[in-house]
Amino acid sequence: MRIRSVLLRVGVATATIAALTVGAGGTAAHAAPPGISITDASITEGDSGTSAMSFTLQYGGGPTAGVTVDYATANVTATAGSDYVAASGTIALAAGGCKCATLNIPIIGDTVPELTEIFQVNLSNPVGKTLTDNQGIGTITDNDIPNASIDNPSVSENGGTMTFTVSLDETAPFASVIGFSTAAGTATAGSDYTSVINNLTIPAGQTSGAIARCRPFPARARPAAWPRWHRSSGSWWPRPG
Ligand SMILES: [Ca+2]
Ligand SMILES: [Ca+2]
Ligand SMILES: [Ca+2]
Repeated sequence: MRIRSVLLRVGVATATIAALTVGAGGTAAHAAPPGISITDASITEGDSGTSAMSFTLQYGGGPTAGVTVDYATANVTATAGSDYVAASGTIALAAGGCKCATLNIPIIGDTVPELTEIFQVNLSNPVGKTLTDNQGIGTITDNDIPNASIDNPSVSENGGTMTFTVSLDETAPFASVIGFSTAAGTATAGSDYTSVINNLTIPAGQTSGAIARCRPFPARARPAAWPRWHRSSGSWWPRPG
């Protein structure tokens, strides 16, 4: 009998709802901020090196020369130096065209299972415009899960329940859900063991769990001589004659 398994993670979903205003005609429209604003941003973490998370800074009203603003990153649940590269400085926004600037923050890739993490980009000291939205939220979605393996237990036919142990190669800060199902090898489902399809959940911070529902069948020995046995309604019964 073989056990097939597939590992899933129970992740943390986040959603961002853009700010809307309702115009005179009753239809929703994006507000044009009069001062400087910064968008939120999100990215899926890589496994090595860095990848850029892009924040857009923009101002409303007419084109204006000499618009600048200071920026600085700040930890929330993400940590500068291990999840992203801290940054601070002064950025200039275009006088015309998009009236905007792009701020790229390097996100550090790794292979460590983590929760979704966030950090801030805070704006201050605007020149040429006021601040309408002084904070961007950066969301790093993790893409790492532990590797799962399963052992090869054995049990005598009279041994009752066969227990498989599923192990993870590292802990995770989230629960790992592993789907499993039995598949026939030389043993036959229904006469040698009972088929099972289910999920095993290994809690956050733990590295193993047990599947203990594969009972060899029948659980008691069949006599070598009379009575002969037949199977009915999922159980073995003596067959007369
Ligand atoms: Ca990764
Ligand atoms: Ca990370
Ligand atoms: Ca990671």
